[in-house]
Amino acid sequence: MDVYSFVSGENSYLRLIFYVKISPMNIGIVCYPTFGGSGVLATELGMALADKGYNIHFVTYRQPARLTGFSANIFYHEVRVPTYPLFEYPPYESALASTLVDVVKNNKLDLLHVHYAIPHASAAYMARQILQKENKYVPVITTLHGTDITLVGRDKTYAPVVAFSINQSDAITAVSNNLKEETFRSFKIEKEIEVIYNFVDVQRFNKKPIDAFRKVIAPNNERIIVHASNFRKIKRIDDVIRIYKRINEAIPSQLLLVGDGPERHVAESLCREFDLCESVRFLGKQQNMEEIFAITDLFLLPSEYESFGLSALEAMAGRSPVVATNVGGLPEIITQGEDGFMGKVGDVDQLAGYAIDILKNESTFERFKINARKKAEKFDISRIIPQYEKLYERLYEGYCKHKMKGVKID
Ligand code: GMT
Repeated sequence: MDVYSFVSGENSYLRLIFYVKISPMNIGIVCYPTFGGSGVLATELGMALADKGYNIHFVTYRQPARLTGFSANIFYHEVRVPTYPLFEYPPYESALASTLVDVVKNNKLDLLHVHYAIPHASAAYMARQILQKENKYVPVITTLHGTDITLVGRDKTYAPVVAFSINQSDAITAVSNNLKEETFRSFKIEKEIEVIYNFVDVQRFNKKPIDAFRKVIAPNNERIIVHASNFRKIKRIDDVIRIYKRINEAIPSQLLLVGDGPERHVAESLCREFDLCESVRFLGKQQNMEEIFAITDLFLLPSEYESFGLSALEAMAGRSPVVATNVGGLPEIITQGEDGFMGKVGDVDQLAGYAIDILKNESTFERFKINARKKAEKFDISRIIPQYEKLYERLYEGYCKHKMKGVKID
């Protein structure tokens, strides 16, 4: 191990107290490389840790969408899943576990941090078991993000593996109190779950609106309404269009839809049905959300469930009030009537009414904007990253104790 060296003492207890850090930790991050919230969060976390000097090894099947630019401390390991005529379903989980074994050994990883339980927690468990047989121990942290518990994870097809692999993790984190509670409700969890909220880099989302961009989108000074998601059923894209229709009838506005996914066609056909095609733009997947949120007047998130709602937090950092449903972890970020409003799932009249209340009066609108930004500051990256670092250190300490008990590790 080259992360910590030990100042020798009389006994192992003393030695433990006097360990000193001499080089940065090597951390493996496993995530989905897509634009989805868990992948975005894992990538932003890795990049922030790399800026702090940690060596970060991303292990996934494609370059993560938000992983742009060059950093001397960031490494990327692609999981290859060879096909074979016998495989109707190529075994990604086995390929990932094998890649993890290889990456841990060859890069002396100190811990694995996996995001989204399925299949990352079970692949990491398998890798850890294989490495242990070779007298190497690598602690595993599993961060639960939402649908890995509340939707897919609960499905009987996956539930036993999800519960087992979560329990086998050395540490478990959830992105909101609500998700923590949902996890305890859904599975027999035998360990503590630590809540570490999603975060946002408020400096990055502090952009001045680009006037030319705003003029192109809203030439007659209309309000700009935005929704961003992966267009899955859970996001209730049809409600987005219905809410927008009502807002637009009261206050002239434009709708920007960011992202893409299986329900896009629903949005398109509703736009045609309501004759809204001229004022609704499908922007597709976007990298620079800070530029879009700089011209956003209101963010809509009428989801069936959101464990946290990272997109809402990013919008708030760009000074946009949020109208959302009162579900999951959203009440942990939105304060009713101050920085946004939450209403009932599917109640498009209520949700549109809230949006109109915010937008119709300039001073109310300004107040909501200021409050949204203030709220986002509470979730700034500088406040959340240290919580992960503390967890890493705690696990690493445990790992050192383990090492001292005579288990041969490296
Ligand atoms: O929202 C999605 O469908 C994407 C999903 C994911 O796992 O990529 O996002 C989940 O994780 C985000 C980051 O922790 C949370 O902010 C989202 O609220 C959560 N989505 C749901 O719970 C539906």
